[in-house]
This record gives sequence, structure tokens and C-alpha cells, in this order.
Amino acid sequence: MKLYSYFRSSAAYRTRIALNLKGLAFETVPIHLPKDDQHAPEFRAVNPQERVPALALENGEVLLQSLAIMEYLDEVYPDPPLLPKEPIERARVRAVADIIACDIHPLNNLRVLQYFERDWGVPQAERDVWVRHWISEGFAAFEALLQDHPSTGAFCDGDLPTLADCCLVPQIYNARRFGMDLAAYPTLLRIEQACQALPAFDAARPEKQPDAPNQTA
Ligand SMILES: N[C@@H](CCC(=O)N[C@@H](CS)C(=O)NCC(=O)O)C(=O)O
Repeated sequence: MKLYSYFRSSAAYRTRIALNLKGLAFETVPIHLPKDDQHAPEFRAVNPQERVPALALENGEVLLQSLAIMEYLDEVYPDPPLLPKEPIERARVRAVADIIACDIHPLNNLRVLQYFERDWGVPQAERDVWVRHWISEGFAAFEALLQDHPSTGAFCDGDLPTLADCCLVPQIYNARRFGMDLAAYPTLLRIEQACQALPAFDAARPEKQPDAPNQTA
């Protein structure tokens, strides 16, 4: 399999974690987002939405959208599972994953920030305030939903990592890039620590990717 990825992309990072948790080997095809590689005609042919990740399967089919890719992987390679067995728990995991994937990330995506900068002339400092605002709002809800919930375990749901953890760890990485103080989210930080202790999460770290500057992989 080939993963079209950018080392710092949080959506690609989610997918790398899921691939690693499933023990699936993949080749990274770097798409340098700040250099606009995603808008090149060759990549547009892979993903007309001009975003990473895209996962090219061995049969040539291309999967798009990190959550759809992770759910595909979970259906085709069910062990270890990325979703709990009980429908009510599955709904809970999907809901918290969506806080990040549907409600935080789209507001802070590169093209949104570029639009502010290029079309409206919004200065960097204000763009950063915008990013931190939406992460804080989403993380406050995420923390409230997890703290003291009986289903929260070592990870977001129970004692196995799920789709929610695959989304959470990259979003925390992104929050730190924007200089956020995360002390108000102790449950999220505790879960992040548990995740990072797993080789699958460790190997997916941005700095360990082949396209990372001075990468250590
Ligand atoms: N909902 C999509 C989001 C994909 C996405 O927007 N990826 C970002 C990087 S994290 C991207 O490629 N941005 C390129 C751009 O904004 O031009 C997913 O979960 O895969």
C-alpha cells in the first residue's frame, strides 16, 4: 500500500497510527503541502480534493478521507479492533473522533489559514489565535466527555486504542505546534501518554517520517 502523506498533516498522522496498529506495511509518498504539491495535476488525479491522506491499495484502488480509511482498515483487518464491540460504545468513540475530525480540524486546515492570509490579509498572530480558539473549544468538550465517564479507560474508550485515540494524538501534536498550554485537559494528556508508549503511535510520529526534516526514522 502507498500512503500519500505529509509528515505534519494530522489527518495523515491518524491514518499512519491506524496502519501501524493493524501491523500493515506501507510506503510513504510525500506530498509537501506548504509547497502546494497537493495542487499538482498528478496528485489531483489521485485525490480531486487535493488533500492528504490518500491510501492506494495494492489493487490500485484509492481510499480517501482519514476516517473512511481507518474504518475500511478495521473492516478488512479486524484484529486488533479500532472500534469497540457494543454499538453504544462505537457511537461514543465515533462522536469524540468527530469532535476532532469534523469540528476542530476543518476550521484550522492549511487552506483555511491560507485563505485568511492571502485573501483577507489576516496576520499570523491572529490566525494563530483562531487556531487555538477552535482547538480549546473542542478539547474542552472532549475532556468533559471523557473525564469521569465509566467507559474511559487507559484510552479514550476502554483499554484498547480506538479511532478516537488515532484522532486525539495528532490533534494534541497540532495544538503544541500552535503553542497551546494543555494543562486544562488532564485526561487527554494522560491518554496521550498511554498512546505514545505504544510502538504503533511512536512510529507514526511526524518527526519519524521519511519526509520530515532531519527525520530520525
Ligand atoms: N477530512 C479529511 C481532511 C484532509 C485534509 O484536509 N488534510 C489536510 C492536511 S491535515 C490537507 O491535505 N490540506 C491541504 C490543503 O489545505 O491544501 C480527512 O480526514 O482525511
